[in-house]
Amino acid sequence: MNIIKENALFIADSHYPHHGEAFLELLQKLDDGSIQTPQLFLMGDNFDLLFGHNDFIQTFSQEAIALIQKLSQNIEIHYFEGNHDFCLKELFPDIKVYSRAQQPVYFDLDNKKVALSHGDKYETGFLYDIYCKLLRNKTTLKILKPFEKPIITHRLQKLSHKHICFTFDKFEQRVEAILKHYSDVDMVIEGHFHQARVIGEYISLPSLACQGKVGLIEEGELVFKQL
Ligand SMILES: [Mn+2]
Repeated sequence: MNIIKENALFIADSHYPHHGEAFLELLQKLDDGSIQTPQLFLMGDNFDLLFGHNDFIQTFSQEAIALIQKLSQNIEIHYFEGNHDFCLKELFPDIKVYSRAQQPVYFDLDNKKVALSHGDKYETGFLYDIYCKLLRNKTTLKILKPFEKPIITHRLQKLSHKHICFTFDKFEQRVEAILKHYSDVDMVIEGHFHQARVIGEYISLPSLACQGKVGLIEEGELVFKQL
């Protein structure tokens, strides 16, 4: 099984570039060595809007994309695609990229079996499922290509004004429903909800955009940290 290493770093839901520069700054620190990690987990939605098969959309986040590509030459990186960033395999050839369909992925953390995913896999509804499959389809993205500039510009405009930080109502119930999909794991780690909470064996990662924190493995345990 894959092993989660000591000092591994988990970055989730930065929603770059619309919701702060923290993601870019963190990548720069990893690049200049002021922050060091042997293993980087990008847990999805670190980009507010990014997908493959499309050059136009990459122009908005070029610096961060280039840094991740560079870092992937020296650091083991795992990229869990989110609902805002997907079809990224061709963009990051030296990164382990997991599509929504491939998630959850199982890792070993200090002899515990951990399921990792962005967090939009279960309990999201039938229509969301169809929408996800359509939107992540190469043909769909190709068909939309002639309209890409107005569609993407409009989408980015809307996303930049979206409020993304709030406390999830009845989150415990949501977690309980998600955990029903798992029977043989010791821990589930997800982003997506921006809650920065630990509920039993479920860890909702902090959003770098909302709490300004990341997950860090210290002595075999995941802790939330501001870097
Ligand atoms: Mn998400």
